[in-house]
Amino acid sequence: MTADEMKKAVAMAALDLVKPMLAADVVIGIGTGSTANHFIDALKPYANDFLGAVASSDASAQRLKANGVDVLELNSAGTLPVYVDGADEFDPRFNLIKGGGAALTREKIVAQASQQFICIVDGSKQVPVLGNFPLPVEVIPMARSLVARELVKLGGDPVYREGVITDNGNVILDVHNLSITDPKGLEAAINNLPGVVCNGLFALRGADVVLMGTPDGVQSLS
Ligand code: ABF
Repeated sequence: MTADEMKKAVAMAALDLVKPMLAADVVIGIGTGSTANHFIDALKPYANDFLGAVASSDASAQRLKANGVDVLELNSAGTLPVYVDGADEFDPRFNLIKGGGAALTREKIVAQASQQFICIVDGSKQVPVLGNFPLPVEVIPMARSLVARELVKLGGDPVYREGVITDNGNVILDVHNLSITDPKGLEAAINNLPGVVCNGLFALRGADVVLMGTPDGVQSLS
């Protein structure tokens, strides 16, 4: 199985979990990235079986609409029963690093608004300790250098992601060389830096279920 086939397999496994939740008044949360895209495509035959979706990015919103799924604002949707999204890394406690696609802030908002977070990944995302994947931090542009200096004090090596502006008009610093043994503590510490909008650690609200694609099939971890 190629990595893409594994991503497609986990998207289909997520659909199996979500299908029983679909109803005329139900709105679901949907993330961003190539694995989430497979999930969006898999939803197409069911587009009329639920009210719609809240998307974590403009790109996902466009893809949902192209597949016939109505896209709603979170403010009018209330609490969502489920959020389906990928990740860049996950650890044994289902803490995540996300934001490789620069959509971390909206992803974190939609995850927080959801009763269940189903994370869909291929096996390459599984790690014992988070941090090999550089941790994305979304920053108000004027605070970029200030926040970078503070991230160095926290032990990381921040690198400005050149040419990227988030859907919220901000910039991204990718923090290299972190070994994240206290994900919740680091998430809170980075959140406390003035100028930080959001960071890609999803530990305070991690995943509830991880569906992991392997060459032998999909493993459901919970
Ligand atoms: C989103 O997409 C992000 O949080 C994460 O950066 C990325 C994972 O991408 P892919 O599914 O393409 O590996 O979930």
